[in-house]
Amino acid sequence: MRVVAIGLLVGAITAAIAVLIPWLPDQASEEADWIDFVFWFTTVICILIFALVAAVTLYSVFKFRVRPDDDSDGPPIHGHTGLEIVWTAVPAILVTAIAAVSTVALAQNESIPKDHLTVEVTARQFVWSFKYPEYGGIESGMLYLPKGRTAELRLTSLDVIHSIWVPEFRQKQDAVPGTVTKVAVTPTKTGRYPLLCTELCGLGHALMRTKSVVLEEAAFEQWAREQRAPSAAGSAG
Ligand SMILES: [Cu+2]
Repeated sequence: MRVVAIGLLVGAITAAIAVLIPWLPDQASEEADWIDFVFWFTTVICILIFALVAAVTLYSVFKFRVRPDDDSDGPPIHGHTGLEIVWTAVPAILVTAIAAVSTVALAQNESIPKDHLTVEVTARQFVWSFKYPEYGGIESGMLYLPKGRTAELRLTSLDVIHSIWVPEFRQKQDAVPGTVTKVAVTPTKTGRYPLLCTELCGLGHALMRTKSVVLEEAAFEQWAREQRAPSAAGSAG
């Protein structure tokens, strides 16, 4: 019992240190909160279980090791019903809890408000392109988004499977040829963030990067107007 308590204590201290150090990239979307919560929820469980198992293992290795002069057989122990029930029930509860938390996080992050901005994302080897149907179909090589408004990214691919990821937004979604996948992002901070392909898609995969630029709503509208202006004037842009 004391070993278990020591294991859990070490685990709790380690978990606290892990949670307090800012390892993850900045959070720049509303969806990031839930994703980070699921991440830490799972990680803390892993740390506690690892510390517990390591404590019991180390204790057993030292306490029950064979003495140099001991040639006898060990005692004929076969199983321990109580212990087996515990180590079946506890993981079952933990896995169920992780599934429940993940389900809530997914449901929250997949609910898209009516007044969202639609961005059609097309991936191909090895370029991203972003189209804004509500703004006259303007296209951009960078993902411009207004702060505070949910954007629904509708993804497709022209060749192989790609996957869009902006670490600061946390959200990640595959772009699959022949179908349209969706993912929501609600930026909370203006700035420029790296946007990358996170599905190995060929020789140029590592170069399949661009930026996501989050602007204040007014600045975004102005950017969209500027993009439309050249084509309205008839220039090739
Ligand atoms: Cu790719």
